[in-house]
Amino acid sequence: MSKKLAKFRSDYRAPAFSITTVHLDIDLDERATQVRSQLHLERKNSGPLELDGEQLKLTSIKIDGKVLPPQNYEVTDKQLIVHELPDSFEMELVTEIDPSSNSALEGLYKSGGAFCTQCEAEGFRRITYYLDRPDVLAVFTTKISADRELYPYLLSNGNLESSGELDGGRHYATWHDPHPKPAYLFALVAGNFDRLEDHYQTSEGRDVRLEIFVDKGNLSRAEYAMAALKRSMQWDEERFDLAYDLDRYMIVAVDFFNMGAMENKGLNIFNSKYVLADQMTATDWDFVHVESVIGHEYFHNWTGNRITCRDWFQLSLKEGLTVFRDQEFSSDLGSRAVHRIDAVRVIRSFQFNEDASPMAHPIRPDKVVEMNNFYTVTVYNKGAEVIRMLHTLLGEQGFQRGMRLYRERHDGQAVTCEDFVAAMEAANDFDLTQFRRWYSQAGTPEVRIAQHYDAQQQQLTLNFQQLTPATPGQEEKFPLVIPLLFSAYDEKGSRIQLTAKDEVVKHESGSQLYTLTETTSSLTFSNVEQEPIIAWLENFSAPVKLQTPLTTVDLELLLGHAEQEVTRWEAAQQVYLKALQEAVDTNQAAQLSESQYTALKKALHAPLDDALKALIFTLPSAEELLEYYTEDAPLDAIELAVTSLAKTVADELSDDFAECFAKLDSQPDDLSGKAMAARALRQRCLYFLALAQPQQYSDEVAEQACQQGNMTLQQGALEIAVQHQLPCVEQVLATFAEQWQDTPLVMDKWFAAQANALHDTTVERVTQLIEHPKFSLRNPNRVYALLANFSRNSLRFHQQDGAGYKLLQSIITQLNTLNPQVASRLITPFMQWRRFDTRRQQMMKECLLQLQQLPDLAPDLDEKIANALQQ
Ligand code: B3K
Ligand code: ZN
Repeated sequence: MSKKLAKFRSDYRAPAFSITTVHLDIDLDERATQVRSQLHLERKNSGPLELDGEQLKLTSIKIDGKVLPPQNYEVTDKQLIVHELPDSFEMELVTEIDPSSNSALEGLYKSGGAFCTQCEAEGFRRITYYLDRPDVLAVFTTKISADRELYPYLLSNGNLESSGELDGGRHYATWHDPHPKPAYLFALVAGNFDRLEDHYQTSEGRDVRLEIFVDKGNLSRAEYAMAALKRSMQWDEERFDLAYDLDRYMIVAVDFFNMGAMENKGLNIFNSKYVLADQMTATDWDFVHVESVIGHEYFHNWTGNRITCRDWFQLSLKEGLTVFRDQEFSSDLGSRAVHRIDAVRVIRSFQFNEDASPMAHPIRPDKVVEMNNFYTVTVYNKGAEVIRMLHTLLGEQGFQRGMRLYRERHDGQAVTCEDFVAAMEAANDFDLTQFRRWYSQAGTPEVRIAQHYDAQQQQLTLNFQQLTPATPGQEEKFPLVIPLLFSAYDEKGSRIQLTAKDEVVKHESGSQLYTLTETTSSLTFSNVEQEPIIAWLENFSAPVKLQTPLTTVDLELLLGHAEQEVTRWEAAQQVYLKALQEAVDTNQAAQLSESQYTALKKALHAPLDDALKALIFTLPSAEELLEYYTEDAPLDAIELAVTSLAKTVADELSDDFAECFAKLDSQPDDLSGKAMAARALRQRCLYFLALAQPQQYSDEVAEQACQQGNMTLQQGALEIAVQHQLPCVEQVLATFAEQWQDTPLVMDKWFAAQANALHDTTVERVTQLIEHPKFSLRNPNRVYALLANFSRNSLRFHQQDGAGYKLLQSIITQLNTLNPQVASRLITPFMQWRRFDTRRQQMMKECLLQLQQLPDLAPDLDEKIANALQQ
C-alpha cells in the first residue's frame, strides 16, 4: 500500500469533469456484489479523468457503449485514470466488491444480517469508481436486487420508482433522487426489519411519509425517535423557515456503525444507540441524545445536503452550523441552561484538550492526510461555538437574515465557509473581516481581565488582554474578535447596568456585551457608586480560557444571586476549581471554607431547576483539572484532590443531601423534563450519600439497581455501586449482567461503568472484560463503551506501571487492520504523552513507536502518530 499524502486546502482545483446523472445497478451478494454504474460526464476543465476507487475489482469499462481498450486507461490502488475522452460522454463501469469482509464499516458492508452503506467522507469510492468529492453533484437513480426472503426491504435515496420480482427468489427496487447530490450522501440498505410509519404535513403542504426501520422485535423502542423526528421537522420550519423537500424520510437503525448517524438524503442511517429508546433500556440522557441526533441529521437536509461543502476542508460549514442548530433545538424544547452547560463541558473537557495537542487544527483545517481524522470536537463543537458567536454579535434576527441570504445565494451548491460568512456579513452590513480569523487560527485563546476601582472618582477601569498560544505549524497568532457577555452585581446581589459610551451594548440575552478585538484594551465606567462584582463570559460567550479577578467571596455571591442559570453553575465550578488547584499545588486534600459550604447548602435548597442543581453538584473531573497542568502533570496530587473534594462535600452536606433525597420522587414512569430533572438531582444526592456512608446506603443502592422498568435508576445505582466499590458491587454487577445479557446497548452501560471506575483494579478488570462473551472488537459501540471510556479515565489509564498503555496499544494494534477509524479514535490519550513525567513519557512514546512500525499501518493512525512524535 502506498503511503497516503497530505492534501492542502490551498491546493483546491475544480474538477476536470462534471457528472450530471448516475444510474447504479447493484446486485447484492454477501461475497461478490456486482455494481454497474452508468455515468454521464461533461468536461469542465482541462486534465485527465481521475476517478477514485479503492478495494474494487474492475470487470468492465465502456465509453459511449464501446469497450475501452486497456491502453486507454490505468488502474492504481486508488484511482482509475482515463485519457483522451470526448467532451460529453456516457461511461459504464462494472466492479465487484466483497461486503462481508468489510470490517472498516466504510462503503458497503454487512451490519448483522443487513447490507448498509457509509459513504462520508470518502467511502463511495469503495463501492465504485467515481469523482468522490463533495463538489460533484449528480442526480442518482439506483436499482438494488437481492434475495427476497433475506432482504425484503431494499432502500435507497429519494422516491421509490418501481419494484418487482426476479428469478431465483430475488427481487428488485429502483429509487430516484431528484435532488443533485454529492456521492457522500448516497445510501443503500437491504434487510429484514420491523417498520414504524407515520406522516408529517409540512408548512408548504407536502405530505411526508416517515419510516423508521429497526431490527425485528424492536418496534416499540422506535416510537420516541419518531416523535423526535416530527418535533425536529416542525422546529426547523418555525425557527429557521426550512421545510422538508421529499415525499419520504426514512431512518434505518443498524448495530454496526462507526459514528452516531449519517444524514444521507432521504435515508438516514443511524447507530441503533441513537434510535432505540424506551424507559426500560434507555436513560434520561439517552432520550435527550436520541432527540438531539435525530434533530441533527434532519437539520442537515438544509445545512449540508441542499447546501453542501465544496471540499472536505470546509466540513465545519455543515457540521458547526448543524451542531449549533441541534443545540438550539434542544434548548428551545428543553432547559436552555442545562443544554448550554452540557456544551460548555464538552468544549472544556475535550476541545481545549485537542487544541493543546499535536493534532490542534483550526475549525477549517489547512492540511489533512486522512479526512476521517477531522470529524473532531474542534470542527464540530468549536465550529458551533463560532456560529454561536456570530449569533451573539448579530442577534437572532440578524442571524436569520444571514441564513436567508445564504440559502438564496447557495441553494443547490457546494460552497465554502467563506461563502457562509460573506452571506452573514452582506445581510447585516456588518464587517466580519477580523472575525474570519476564527476559521483559520487554531488554539484556545486566553483572556485576562484586571479590575481597578477608584472610589473617589467613582470610576471603574477594566483591562483586558488576549493571547492565543502557538500551535503546531502556527507560531504566530493574531488577536481575535471575542464577544464577552457580562453582568454586574452590587454587594447585595442585585444586577446593575454599567454604562460606557459605545463600547458596551445591551444584549438581547439580558446581559451586556463588550467585544474584544485588540491584544490589550481597557474600558472605563463612570458614576459607579460601589465596586461591582462582574460575571464575565456569561453563557460562555466565546470558546476561551478566562482569568478574572473574582474572589471566592464574589463567586459565592454569584452562585447565590446571578440571574443567568449558567452563571450560577459557573460560579460553583470556579469555587471547586480554586479548591482543587490549591490542593494539587500543595499536594494536600481539598477543602472548602465554611462560607462555601453554606453557599452550596443554600444552592441545594434554593428554588432552582433540579437539573441545574444536579449540575452544580457535579464536581470538575480529574480530566478537567488535568487541563491546567501541561507539563509533568501531577497525577497523584490530582487524584487526591478530586477524591478528597468529593468526600468533603459528601460529609459536610450529608444531612442536606439526605433531606433533598427524601423529598425527591423518582417517578419511574414519567418522561417529562421535570421528572428527569428530579431523577438527575436524586442521583447526585445518592452519589454523595453513598460516598459518605457506604455501609448504610449499600442496600438502598442495590435495591435501586435491581429495580426494573427505569434504566436511569438502574444505571445510576450501578454507577454508584461501582464508583464507590460498595459492599453490594459484585452482586449488582452480576444481577445487571444477567438481566441484560441479550440487550447489547444496555450491556454497554455495564462495560462503561466498570471502565470508568476510579478504583485501582480498573485496568485488570478491563483486561478481563475484553474476553467477555458479550464484548467484540468488531462492534464500535462495544469498543467505545469499554475502551474509549477506559482511555479517558486518566487516573487509571496512566497507572504507574504502564499497564493501561500496554492494554490500549494492543487493542489499537488489532483495530489497525480491523477498523482504522475506531483505532484512530482510541489513540487520543497517547497524543498528549509530552504532558507527563519522564517515566510515563518514555512508556507512551515507546507505544507510539511500536505502533508506527506496524505493517500496513492505516493512514488514520499514521497521520496522528507522525504528528504526536514530531519534534
Ligand atoms: N456527517 C456524519 C459524519 C460521518 C463521518 C464519517 N467518518 C454525521 C453527522 O455529523 O451528522
Ligand atoms: Zn453532522
